[in-house]
Amino acid sequence: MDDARPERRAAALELLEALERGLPFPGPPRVGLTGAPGAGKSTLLDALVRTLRERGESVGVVAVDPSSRRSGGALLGDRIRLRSRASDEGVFFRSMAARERLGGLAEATRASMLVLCAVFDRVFVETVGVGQSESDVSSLTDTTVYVAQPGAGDMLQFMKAGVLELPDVFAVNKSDLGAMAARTASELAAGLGLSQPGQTDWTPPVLQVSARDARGIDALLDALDAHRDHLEASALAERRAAGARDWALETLCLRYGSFGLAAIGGRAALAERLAAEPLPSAFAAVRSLGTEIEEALRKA
Ligand SMILES: Nc1nc2c(ncn2[C@@H]2O[C@H](COP(=O)(O)OP(=O)(O)O)[C@@H](O)[C@H]2O)c(=O)[nH]1
Ligand SMILES: [Mg+2]
Repeated sequence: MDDARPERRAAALELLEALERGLPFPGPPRVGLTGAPGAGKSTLLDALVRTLRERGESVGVVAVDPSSRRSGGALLGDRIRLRSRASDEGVFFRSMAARERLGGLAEATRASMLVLCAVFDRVFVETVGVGQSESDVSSLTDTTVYVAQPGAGDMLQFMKAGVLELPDVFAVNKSDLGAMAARTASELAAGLGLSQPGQTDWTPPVLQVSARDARGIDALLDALDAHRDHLEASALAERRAAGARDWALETLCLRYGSFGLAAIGGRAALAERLAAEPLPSAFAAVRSLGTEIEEALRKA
């Protein structure tokens, strides 16, 4: 996917389609970590990976950081972490800086995630922000964790207003900093109890963790497992399908713009078409609908 030559790209996309169709269901848990820059997502991932490795699980990680610069093949902030794991075959770390692949980020992220799902026991995707087209993680994963900082209760307003999708688990990080973390956690829990339009039978737990001191990591992993158990097979399949549709729609929108989408009836019509048929591969859908859009644009 990183190779820009058209024929290489087409071949890669075909492989990804085959992979997407062939992956066993349900496969490894797909977990997204999201939250503001600096909240401690990468540090928390590091702690999660260490604990999982101690338990004998292999882990794949895709980290997307739009703000980071690349240095020596890795994002600056991830260099040290990468070095410490260089000799462990049970962990694979892929980091991507958004600026380098405008428009193709969503594709590269999904591609990496699927490849890792074929190989590892558990897969994590780290991104900044939920419900923002380029870095949206909820369409890729089964379980979304929002990593919050002490004092940052702000995003709850957006979630209540429906701007951001409600995460499945909240982790208030940096609880080593003291009382502020506990206060943020109780504010969040209270806020969540107040109103949730479209409420399901899952109430997102609010956990206090310290990535720095590796505190609360087992409880967080328990919460991830609980959410995965909560999604029984049919709900998980439906969530994956909805994610694939959202992803395909967003990817087409990024690639062709609203002008391109209008050529085949507009975004809403496209969403309806995606929903009408089963979607064995989101990559296949993007390929065939993309061809259709290009033909319509040529005729126009
Ligand atoms: N005190 C404290 N600092 C932390 C903790 N977790 C991360 N940090 C620090 O917060 C900063 C941002 O961490 P990072 O993992 O890069 O955040 P990300 O941008 O969300 O991936 C770094 O300086 C970390 O050392 C924690 O649990 N406690
Ligand atoms: Mg990070």
